[in-house]
Amino acid sequence: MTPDLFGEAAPPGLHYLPGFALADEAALIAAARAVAEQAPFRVMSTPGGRKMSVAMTNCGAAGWVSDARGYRYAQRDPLTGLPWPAMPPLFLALAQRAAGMAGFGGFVPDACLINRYEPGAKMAPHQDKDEADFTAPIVSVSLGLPAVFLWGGARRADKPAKLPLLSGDVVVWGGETRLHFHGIAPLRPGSHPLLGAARVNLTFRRAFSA
Ligand code: MD3
Ligand code: FE
Repeated sequence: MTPDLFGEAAPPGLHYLPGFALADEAALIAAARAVAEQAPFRVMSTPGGRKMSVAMTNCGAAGWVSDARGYRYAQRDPLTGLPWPAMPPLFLALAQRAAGMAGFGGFVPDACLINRYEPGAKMAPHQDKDEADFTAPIVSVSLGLPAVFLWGGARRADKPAKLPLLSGDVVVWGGETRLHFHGIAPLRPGSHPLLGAARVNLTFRRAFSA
């Protein structure tokens, strides 16, 4: 377990690496921008027909999509009909380095979901369970404005803890916390020197079986 803001209550399977991506912040933002030039950020709809507030795009072999047909991973961008842009080498290297620090050597993510939050955007508590293999961890990289991460438990009713995530923070979730409920509170207004009034989160996952 990591010495971190979760203190001694830190649940097993959660590894907080504060500032781990800070040295690469500008390069990560530039690479995310390059992805978005090929596969633009778009606001998806839930299967129930509600518009999300977070804009999303993907890179890698698999991209997470949501529409009236459901949540799933797709090999092509439904907007362009093209394969998702390749995962930038810097993304892959960072995700693998972070996973290794957390004891998940050999992690080969095939999907990177890029979430863009503007002030007011949020993500309601949910589980990530559209992936083929839950033994692989998830690596999350926060960039831009700070967010309040809502860290729930194994059941939806478990009251979430509120934890700040700052630009450059990396979290690796694996093992028994892999299926915990989690969300993001409405983004507060502000301005980040590189991203302006936005937060971008990179989420690396193994979507298809290895
Ligand atoms: C804990 N994104 O895209 S990343 C998502 O900051 C998502 O954009 C949030 O939740 C964001 O699905 C949080 C951190 C995260 C991702 C997956 C998890 C935390 C997780 C899976 C299990 C437990
Ligand atoms: Fe999630």
